[in-house]
Amino acid sequence: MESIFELKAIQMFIDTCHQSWLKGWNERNGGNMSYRMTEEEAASVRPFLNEKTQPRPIGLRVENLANEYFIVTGSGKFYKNILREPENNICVIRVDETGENYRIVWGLAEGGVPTSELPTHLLNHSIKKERTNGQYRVIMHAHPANTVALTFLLPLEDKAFTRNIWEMITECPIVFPAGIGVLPWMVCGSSDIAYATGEKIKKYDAVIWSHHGIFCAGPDFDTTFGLMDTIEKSAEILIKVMSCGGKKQFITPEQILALSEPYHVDIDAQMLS
Ligand code: 2HA
Ligand code: ZN
Repeated sequence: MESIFELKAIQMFIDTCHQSWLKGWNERNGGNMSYRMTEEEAASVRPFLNEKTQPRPIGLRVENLANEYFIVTGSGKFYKNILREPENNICVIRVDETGENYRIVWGLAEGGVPTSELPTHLLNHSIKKERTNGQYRVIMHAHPANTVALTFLLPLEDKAFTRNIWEMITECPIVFPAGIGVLPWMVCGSSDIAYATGEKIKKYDAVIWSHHGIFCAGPDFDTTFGLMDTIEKSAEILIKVMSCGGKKQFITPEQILALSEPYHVDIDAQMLS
């Protein structure tokens, strides 16, 4: 390998950020993304890494992520610029052997630090790694407009969001059969929002931060981006329906639950009770 950009995961990371920008989900420095690298990926790029940089505290402890490498967006960096200048806008970090500190080992060439939401990303990676046997690797946070708009209109409850968003596109309950979590407004970048999101992410793959944005987790870039895209599309339909005077008919709970068997998913019936 002659350049770190030959690594598919780096290419996918950059491309996914750019797709998110094109969707309009990342105004200015809005949003952040992280990817937990495989051992093989980390080994293949080791010649390009500087492991001797200064350690910095994460702000919480993520023991099961000790010595893991992550690709992460930079704090205050604009998604608009990632495709053109990836080395100045994203970085690779390594969590140390205690799970309490990290080092920037590549990237942010003109200076900077990882996303302000790093504690939330790492805590939620830690939880998803444990719960999915290491399968989940991607976390995306962004500010899609229709999803945020709904947090001014619907009750800020998991059930209300799940049911309303499921109802807008038949595929929704198949794509996220566990539903969606909702948090009240909170200070972003804090360990409080990290822990609150962590509680919700135990059950869901998507958590809405009221009056702010959405936080999604998944096994790979396409699935995680696809989840955010599906939720935002549904939210857009709901906003259009509400703007046109509201629902005149809807998919019934029985119809939603009828999708479980043919699509081999476990749609949570409690969301519809
Ligand atoms: O990166 O989106 O939540 C800026 C943010 C913080
Ligand atoms: Zn945000």
